[in-house]
Amino acid sequence: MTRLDSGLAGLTAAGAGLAAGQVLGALVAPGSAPLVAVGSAVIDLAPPALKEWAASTLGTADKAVLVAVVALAVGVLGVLAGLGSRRWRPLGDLTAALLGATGIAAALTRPDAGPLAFLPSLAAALVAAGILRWHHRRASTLSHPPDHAGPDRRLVLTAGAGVAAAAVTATFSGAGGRPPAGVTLPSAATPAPPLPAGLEATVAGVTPLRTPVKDFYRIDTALLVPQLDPGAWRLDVTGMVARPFSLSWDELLALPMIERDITLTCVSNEIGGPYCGSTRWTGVRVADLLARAQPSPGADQVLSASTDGFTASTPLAVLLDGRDAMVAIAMDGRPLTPEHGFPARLVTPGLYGYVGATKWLTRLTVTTFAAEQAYWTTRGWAEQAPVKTATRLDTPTGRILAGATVVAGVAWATHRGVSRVQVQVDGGPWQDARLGPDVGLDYWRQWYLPWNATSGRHRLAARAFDGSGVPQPAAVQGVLPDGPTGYHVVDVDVA
Ligand SMILES: Nc1nc2c(c(=O)[nH]1)N[C@H]1C(S)=C(S)[C@@H](COP(=O)(O)O)O[C@H]1N2
Ligand SMILES: [Mo]
Repeated sequence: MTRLDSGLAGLTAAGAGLAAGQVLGALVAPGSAPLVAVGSAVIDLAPPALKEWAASTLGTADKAVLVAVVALAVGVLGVLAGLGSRRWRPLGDLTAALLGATGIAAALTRPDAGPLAFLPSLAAALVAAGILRWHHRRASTLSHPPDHAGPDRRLVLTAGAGVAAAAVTATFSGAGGRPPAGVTLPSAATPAPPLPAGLEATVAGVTPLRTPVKDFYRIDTALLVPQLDPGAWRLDVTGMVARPFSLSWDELLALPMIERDITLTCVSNEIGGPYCGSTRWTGVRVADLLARAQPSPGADQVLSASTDGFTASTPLAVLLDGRDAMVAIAMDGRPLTPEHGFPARLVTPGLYGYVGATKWLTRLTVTTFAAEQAYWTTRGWAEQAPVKTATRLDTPTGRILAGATVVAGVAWATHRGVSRVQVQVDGGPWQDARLGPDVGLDYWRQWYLPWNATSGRHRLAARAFDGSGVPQPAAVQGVLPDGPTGYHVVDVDVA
């Protein structure tokens, strides 16, 4: 057998092992499939700066890239084990054991790990080790094999790669963007007024006033979107409270619902970036739930927890200051999609998502900042994270033709409102843009300014003032722990 044969045998062993693990994972517990468990552990262990980099350069593809990198690493180790075990037979078993142990450790330490979480990686290691052993046994019985001995090498490899790819795809192609069928929602006790017509009807290229759910940004640490059964779901309200309680899905739906238009944004949104969306949310006011539980004196935080181990720490005072923080069950009039937290999530107007928007919510614990930290605050992000004033210049960008055009975009200063937006052309005077409809303090504001574009390159800048007239700062501040802020500056080439 050639070195090539042994390398390929190692690769096939790794691929088949992974495939076996992924398939078994899909059957037993999706979160414990080797690539899911190890990928999730990498997400949790990665330094925040690396996550920031991944989110900004790879965007929402970061998870696919992560899975591909882990799979590639396993493949490379497989090839090395295949080659090395020619000299030293135990290397195959040893590599499989080490990789298997890594997978098992990752699976068992997941917050939602079940009792069978060890199985997929164990199976993966046994399959991989078995294939490599079989290869070597065959190699020693056929010391001078004719070329046609055994199945064609390319065929085996192609089949192996195909099975592995299919298994991985099957694991990660979740339920898609639709809410689960058969969920009906009650109507809100206090409905929101109809949304006014947005500027998008008249200003081409401006962000629509309401973000369609399918276009709503998604940011989370979940490699696999949790698929929760509302029948088994519960929300526990506990901690430093006089009367802890727990609600089933039906009990939650029976409570009075509010409906509010709220802009949600991510602290990791770069200036001008896409991680901001606005929609109509339906849910139960957190203040109502807290009133029923009766927080004890001294409590200053509500720690919200998701099934996947994510937590957010929201200041208790913010939840009780009269704003419409809610346990949301619907976006844009329909049940939440799995990606956006079905069956229920937190939405806190005025705070970045990482401190007030826990998806797949199952627990609200009243506690103190001294006692409990949350997923991102243990990683260096600020405990107090009100949304900064931001503008996005949507249009024009790139190359345009000379003549009359419109500069337009959106601005947000969630829970403070936007009172004014200004545009600057080539460092000239700041000009007031016209504002689109006012949907309240918690919602973004569209804006536009007619512009007569002359040929050449032009630099456009946009800035906003919040509801109390405070201007958005010009400078880009450090990404950790506060998030970036600053004017959105865009260069356009006018022909
Ligand atoms: N369970 C869970 N909830 C989460 C997160 C997460 O990683 N896990 N990310 C938060 C962050 S950082 C943001 S910005 C919002 C984004 O919500 P969306 O994906 O529905 O837009 O969800 C928040 N809720
Ligand atoms: Mo975020």
